[in-house]
Amino acid sequence: APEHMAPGAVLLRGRALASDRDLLAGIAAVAAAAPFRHMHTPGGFEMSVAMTSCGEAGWVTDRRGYRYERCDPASGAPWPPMPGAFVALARASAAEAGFPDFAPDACLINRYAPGARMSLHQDKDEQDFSRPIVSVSLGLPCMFQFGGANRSDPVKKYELRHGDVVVWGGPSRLYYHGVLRLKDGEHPLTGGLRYNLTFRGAL
Ligand code: MD5
Ligand code: FE
Repeated sequence: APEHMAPGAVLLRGRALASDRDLLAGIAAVAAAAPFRHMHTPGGFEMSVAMTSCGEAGWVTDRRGYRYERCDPASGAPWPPMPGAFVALARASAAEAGFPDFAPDACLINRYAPGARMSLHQDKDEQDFSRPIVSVSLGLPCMFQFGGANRSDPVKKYELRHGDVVVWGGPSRLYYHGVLRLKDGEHPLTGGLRYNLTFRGAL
């Protein structure tokens, strides 16, 4: 049964388990064409999370700011297409959470090694916040923190595990959130890593 984490945020525990190997093969295919890289924030800090993207647009950050680009700045080529298993899971999960028409045009893939973290932020580089974000956790578990619409709102913690899917719609679409420093561990399918797929309607 879906769990409600916050207004509009639906946690589908284990929803990605049936396709986990296909999703990981998709990550490998995307990374073969658009390798994971540690980008820099506009303030000049290197991100501890390694990232790549697939779909019509990819999320990038550098000294010029945060934005979506149709081509990978590392190669100049369009981002690789979204693997079929990605699209199928994103669409089915969104529909189960009440978004039957979700058609993601961007998928950011985050790779966390032990020690990597993502500090509290909002996702607001997309054009239309009425579309949800679908996020899929694979590999090592993490402690996810999410607050509210204001940075000063109290923060709740949730463990996100291999196979969990969260659909962030409604008010939660713009809630502050982050990932605490990843702890060491070993997962049978990913070794010492956590991956997160985040499906967005960006353009
Ligand atoms: C992660 N990634 O686990 C998370 C999953 C990112 C990012 O935050 O920006 O790449 S997406 C979590 C998310 C999205 C939209 C709203 C909320 C959480 N929320 O209300 O908490 O690597
Ligand atoms: Fe985010």
